[in-house]
Formats: sequence, C-alpha cells, structure tokens
Amino acid sequence: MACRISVISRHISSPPLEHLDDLGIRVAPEVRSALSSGVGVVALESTIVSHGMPYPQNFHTAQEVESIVRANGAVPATIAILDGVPCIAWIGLSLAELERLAKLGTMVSKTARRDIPYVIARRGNGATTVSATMFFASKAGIKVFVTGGIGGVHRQGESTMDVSSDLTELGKTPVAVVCAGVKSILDIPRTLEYLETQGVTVVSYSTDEFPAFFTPNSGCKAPCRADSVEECADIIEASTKFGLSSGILIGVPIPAEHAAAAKNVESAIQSALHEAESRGIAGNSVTPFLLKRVNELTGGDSLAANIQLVKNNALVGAKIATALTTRLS
Ligand code: PSU
Ligand code: MN
Repeated sequence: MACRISVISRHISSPPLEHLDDLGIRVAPEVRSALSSGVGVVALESTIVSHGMPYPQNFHTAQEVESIVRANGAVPATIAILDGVPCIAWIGLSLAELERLAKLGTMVSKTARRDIPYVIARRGNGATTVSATMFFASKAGIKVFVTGGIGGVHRQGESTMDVSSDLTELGKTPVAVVCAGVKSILDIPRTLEYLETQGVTVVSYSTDEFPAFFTPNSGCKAPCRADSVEECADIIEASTKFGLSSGILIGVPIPAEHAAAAKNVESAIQSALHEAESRGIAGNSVTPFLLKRVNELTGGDSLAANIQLVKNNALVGAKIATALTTRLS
C-alpha cells in the first residue's frame, strides 16, 4: 500500500504555481493554497452562468454549487476571463464579479478554446465553456471539473459538422469532467462515437446507461461503469499514472425525483429544434438558444431540473476530488 501511495503522489502532483503567474493567470489565494497543499479542487465553468441559465437563478445556483463543493471537502474554482485576465476562482476574489457576469448573461462572450486568444487580446470578458475551462484547469493541475452538461455532436451533425469543441478538448486535456451526460438536443449515439474516436474514457456513475441530462436514460450503454467515488478516483489515477493526457467524462444520472419533473422536456426539445432550424440559428448560438427555449416551453421545469442535477454533480465531483487527495497523504 505504501508503495502504491508513493507512485500516486508522483503522478498526481500539480504543476508549480509560478508557471500560472508567468502566464498572467489570476488564482485566488484559497485555490493557490489548496493546490500547493494537496487539498481537493473542483473547477467550475462560467458559460453555464452567463448562457446556461437566466438571472437570478444563475447567480444563486453558482453560489450553491460552490457551497456544496466546500461542504464535501474541496475548494471550488470557477474559471472565467475578466478584462482579458484568465481567472481561477475569481468568485473567491469578489462576489460582485460573479453577479456582474450573471447579470450580463449573453452580453459576455461565450468563450470556447478557439476564442481564448481573441478575448484576451481584446481585454474582454469571457465566460468559459467546457473546452476553455478544461484548458485553464489543466494548466493549474486541477484534475476534476463539475458542470451540468457538455456540448456534443448536434443532430444532423454529419452534414452541418457542428461538433462541440468540448469533445476534442476531452480528447487532449487530462481533466475529469463530471456532468449529467448529454442532452437529447444533441445526437447522443454519435457523441459517444466521437468521444471514442478522441480516446476519451467515458464512465457512467452507478448505472450502465450513459445519462441524457434531464433523464437517466439515453438508450445508449456507457463503455465503463463506476459505482463509487473511489472507483472514479481509481480511473483518474490510472489515466494520470500512464500519462494518457486525455480527458475522462463521468456521467452522473439526474436523481430520480428530479427526472420525473422533467418528463415533458422531450417535446419541448423537439419544438425548440424545429424553431432553431426555421429561424436559421447556427454556430455557437445554437446551444444557448435551445437551452433558453426549452426552459420557456417547459414553464421553467427544465431549469428547475437543471439546477438540481448541477448540485448533484457538485456533490459527486467534490467527493471524487477529495477521494483523489486522500491518496496523496
Ligand atoms: N449544455 C448545457 N448547459 C450549458 C452548456 C451546454 O446543458 O451551459 C454550455 C457549456 O458551456 C458547454 C457549451 O461547454 O454550452 C457547449 O457549447 P457548443 O455546443 O456551442 O459547443
Ligand atoms: Mn457548435
């Protein structure tokens, strides 16, 4: 056992923090000390705040998610670009900054990997998507990242080629992303195929099926299953140890009591998809449009379910981050 622990500590250590200073990445003192003392850190994205939910639910949910992470022994690190400066856990620096972003909503640039240089060069404000958040989390040596849902292959993606950069990021960035799976606004079987092509380890938590965000069932079997946070940590440890340098996707099904409330979501998704097509919505506006319309069409039910599943993911993700660090001691 002692031998095992020493092997792990060599492989799960964080990069030196001076490296972040050299890059001009602002890191909250709490995250800085957690990273250097081996306390668990959970990265959180900011597009879910700006584009994923309306104000004030986005502001309240972001704070609740942070509290859940803390209550489970880890330090939350919300990532965004503010005035051209990449910030890790900027909430720790100022709650007012979070509220500013929550209120600005879609006025803030949705920032995926490709947008990072532009937002920084223009000294702009950027809400980071899963791809950009993974990128910065990995620079800081953060191993676990919690969100609601990731982007994927869109329906008709075979002709539009609308495939989220979240999937290619997962292929090349060693961060474990804890989410509630992929929404059926997307083509779930093709998304799983693409993740396989990218070499992403896809794990379902306590279920055989890959979850479909609002429902635990997608009809697609997940390639791997883990039944505890320790098993998730084992998988992250093995990937890290062998330097695979690709990501891990952990799909946590929405808790049953909240899935029931989201039952009418599928028909709303169908209507929203038709609307997006007839209105010619394309590119990176598609996902925010669909999220907003589905929420309107379900009279807020989808938002309520979304909030619950994000909180549940925060609980599981924080426990995974904590399980990883106890192996270091
Ligand atoms: N799915 C959700 N909520 C979200 C997003 C996706 O249920 O907020 C956001 C995430 O930031 C994700 C991004 O990384 O949308 C994907 O956008 P696109 O499909 O344009 O790649
Ligand atoms: Mn896209």
